[in-house]
Amino acid sequence: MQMSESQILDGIRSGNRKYFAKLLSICEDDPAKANHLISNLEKHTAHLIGITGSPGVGKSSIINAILDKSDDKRLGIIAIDPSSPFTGGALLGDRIRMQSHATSKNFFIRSFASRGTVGGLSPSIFEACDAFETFGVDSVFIETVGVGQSDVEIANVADTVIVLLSPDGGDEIQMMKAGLMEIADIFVINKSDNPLSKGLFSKLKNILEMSKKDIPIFLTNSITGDGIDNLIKTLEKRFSLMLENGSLAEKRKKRVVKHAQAILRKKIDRIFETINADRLNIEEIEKEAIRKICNKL
Ligand SMILES: Nc1nc2c(ncn2[C@@H]2O[C@H](COP(=O)(O)OP(=O)(O)O)[C@@H](O)[C@H]2O)c(=O)[nH]1
Ligand SMILES: [Mg+2]
Repeated sequence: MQMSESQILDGIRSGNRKYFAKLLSICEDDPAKANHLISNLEKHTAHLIGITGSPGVGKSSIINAILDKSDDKRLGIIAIDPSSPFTGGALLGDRIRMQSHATSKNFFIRSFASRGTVGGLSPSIFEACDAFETFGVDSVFIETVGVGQSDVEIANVADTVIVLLSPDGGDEIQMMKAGLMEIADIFVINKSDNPLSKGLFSKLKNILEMSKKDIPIFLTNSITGDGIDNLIKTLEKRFSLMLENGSLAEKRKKRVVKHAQAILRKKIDRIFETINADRLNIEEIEKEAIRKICNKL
């Protein structure tokens, strides 16, 4: 349906989900337009929470478990789906899994295709978080794909990064390799029903002590909800503290720079796609790219 700019703005101001859904679509299709619309709306600071960890550790399940205990909250959920290399379309798995909550009045769930963005997260994720802040949610949970660069990049988008581990695999080694250790604000060992989870807890505790990192570790069971209350409380306390001590404002300043960088990076990537390399060497390609970039800016 065709919606005018002022219809979308008025619709969002009056709390109409339909218009908010439209804004989220615009975030994905036309980030510049989305930024323009967002700049005309009032923003309410929400806690932006990234959840990262290998596929299968329980990222979607833990968000579900949190939703189960959050009837009194307005929450946004962004699932960054892996793109199919053949069609570019988003897979529907996460959307389906969270469907039991999808019709709830206070939860807003959205999948975004990662579209194989080179060198990090799609700028749309920044815009989508900003959009959620115009719609007055308390928190936004961002589930990463669980592989590669976007998982580390989530630290540029989120106020708090939860690194999720499970005792199923050799996760702790993988995590160290992938640099997830550096970005974790909170560690959660999920699948606490697995007897190996206690061993993983001690191992991680040792690693953190040796590297002098004071990062909390939680044990959860996303199926039964064990440990979830504790995690929710910790997230709330952390957000209040960040608001109070100014660290949130600091993070948000850096975030704006990263957002601008993501937008520019995407533009540059597009310019490189237009360069015909038939008759050009590397130096000429660079010159051609710089010329095109300067013309565009
Ligand atoms: N036993 C057990 N299984 C879990 C737990 N949390 C998630 N799972 C299962 O682990 C599988 C992967 O979960 P999912 O949330 O899709 O992981 P994601 O890929 O990280 O989003 C699913 O079959 C879940 O039912 C848990 O705490 N205990
Ligand atoms: Mg998932």
